Amino acid sequence: MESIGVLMMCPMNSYLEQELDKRFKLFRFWNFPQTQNQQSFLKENSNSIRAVVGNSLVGADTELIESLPKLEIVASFSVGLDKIDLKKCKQKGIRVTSTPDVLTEDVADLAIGLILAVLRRICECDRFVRNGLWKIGDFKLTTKFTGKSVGIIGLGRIGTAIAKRAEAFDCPISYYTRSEKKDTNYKYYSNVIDLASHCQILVVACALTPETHHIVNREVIDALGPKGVLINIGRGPHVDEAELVSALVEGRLGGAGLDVFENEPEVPEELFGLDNVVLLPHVGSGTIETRTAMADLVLGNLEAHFLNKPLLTPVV
Ligand code: 8YV
Repeated sequence: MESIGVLMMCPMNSYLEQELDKRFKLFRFWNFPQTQNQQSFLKENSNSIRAVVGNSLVGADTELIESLPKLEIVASFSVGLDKIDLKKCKQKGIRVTSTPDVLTEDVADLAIGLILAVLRRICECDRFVRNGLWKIGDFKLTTKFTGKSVGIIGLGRIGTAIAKRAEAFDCPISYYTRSEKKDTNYKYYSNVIDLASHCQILVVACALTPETHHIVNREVIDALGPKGVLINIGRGPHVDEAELVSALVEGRLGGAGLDVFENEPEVPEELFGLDNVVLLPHVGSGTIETRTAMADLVLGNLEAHFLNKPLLTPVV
């Protein structure tokens, strides 16, 4: 397989990079940061590239797919597929794989971590101790998590894992999905505004599609209200970030725990001064164990494809 060209779009995992380098002819796209360099690189090598490895930041858009005539497979180091032109892949018979299941627990764990961090002000408490303020007085009282009502947008693998964890905190669970799920007793709302007005903590856990872009807009934020908390472990563009920022600044929303942003790695600076907000650098799946399992899935899918075996986690 050493002669098969694999294009890795950006640095994502050093173990994956090493293994790809060992097994295939690896091209690192980030070595060509300028559009002009990228174009000449593609012109020179497009005929030898048969696979693309992308992630949540850089995938395979229409332009890239069009410029790689020998492309057979896009193996994404992510469960989210919003950076891949799936329609184009289908049209051209290009296979697509993702990394589901292996990251579900980590992302759900982090969602609960964010809820606790926001309600119990864990990060603010830490800053309080480090800044020597404990000697001056006690930390203010915070908000209890156990028993709070949790609304979840998207009840797929990750949403369900979050619900299961929140159930252990005695939280009543409700959810929004396009159509009601038959196999659950959680309360269903057929629109997000209703969900937001009936829960205290709203968690975004759905896939990013044109339909779910800005699914959390001003109306949803206002329905959640000044005591409500928004948790986003999905994708930044699920939330109208400008609306979120103004709601938080104006005190129209109680707090937010955010692992994802509209323009990563850019984070609105207005949020930096707010103690009711916890900001994470998109680390939902970011444990050694999970990222290794994700890398093994990418490698396994590529090997299966080039050995004409069934893909491990096919999407298309
Ligand atoms: C990763 C993700 O952040 O799976 C996803 O959709 O967003 C993440 O697991 C990412 O692809 C890391 O490179």
